[in-house]
Amino acid sequence: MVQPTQSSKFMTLVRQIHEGEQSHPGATGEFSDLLHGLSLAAKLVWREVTKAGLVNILGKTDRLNISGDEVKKLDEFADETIFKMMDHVGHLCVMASEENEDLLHIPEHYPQGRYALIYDPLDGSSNIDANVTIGSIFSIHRRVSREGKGTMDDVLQPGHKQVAAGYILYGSSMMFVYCAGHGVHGFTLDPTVGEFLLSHENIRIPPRGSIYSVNEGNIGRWKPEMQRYVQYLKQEDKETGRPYSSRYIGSLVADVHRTLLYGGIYCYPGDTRSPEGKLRLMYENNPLAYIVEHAGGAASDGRQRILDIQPDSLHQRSPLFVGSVEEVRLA
Ligand code: FDP
Repeated sequence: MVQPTQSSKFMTLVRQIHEGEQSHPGATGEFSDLLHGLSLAAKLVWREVTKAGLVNILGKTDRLNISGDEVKKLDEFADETIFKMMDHVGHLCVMASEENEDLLHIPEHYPQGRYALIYDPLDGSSNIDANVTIGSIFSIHRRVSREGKGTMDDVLQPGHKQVAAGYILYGSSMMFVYCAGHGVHGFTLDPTVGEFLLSHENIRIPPRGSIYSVNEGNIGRWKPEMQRYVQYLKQEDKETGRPYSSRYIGSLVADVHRTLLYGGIYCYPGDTRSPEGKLRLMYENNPLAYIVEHAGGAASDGRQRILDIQPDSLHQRSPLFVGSVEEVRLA
């Protein structure tokens, strides 16, 4: 028999966002709508991802995206799905997607809202054919322009101004991890009922870790100090817990998710070929830095906090060192 005092374990994503909003006087429910829209888009993407081996969707299209990467059909599907799911909600004034060179404006027949959405529709897409975990990443800013169509200023804001950020993992299960300023929460999709259920409440990253994650194939192009750092992590030393273990999936969202849960560090440094590294500040580094910082970790470009970088272009890159506080400090 159900006891009236028994706490409910069935905390769905929508319920948690809703309850969070209710605890803030004056909340308008816009956030619930935005996150709900994103979670719905993610379910549609997940449906295609799980079908990827079955239907002829794995072929590459014959063009490159704005960052020069090969675009696969699933990237396009995810890109369009997120846009179409979010364009009419009425709370956004503009969007920006990693797959598109310019801002994505809200069609004129829909109302313009108070927020700007920045997203990477399918991160780690070079792993699709190998059935490796991939993901979508999002970042939400409050608009700074007063009214009408959103502008570049609404999007080009430093990461510390994000009002929410998160990612969706398409892996052995599907997860929705987000933070709207009050803790980082992870929800796992129960496919039998189609609902995201709270599985990881208030995630905290361990202050130290013993895993490092970096594409070591690039070592010859790194600066000597970066080479020395990784050599140091590999040396034997009982007191400091070295050598660290090496783990690199090559799918940023999956590598950062593991780092968030187990601790350690993920690095994508600059090198002689790409001085600012490979990762994009607005679509990847800012939202992931926001999540990790809110879970008690840190994120730096090697010179300054990621969230303090003032962006000057939509697709700019930055080096990334993200993870446990102590590990990022050491790096
Ligand atoms: P992908 O090109 O497969 O989309 O920034 C994109 C990204 O993957 C990240 O998800 C991933 O961590 C990184 O590139 C991998 O880059 P390297 O192959 O240079 O290691």
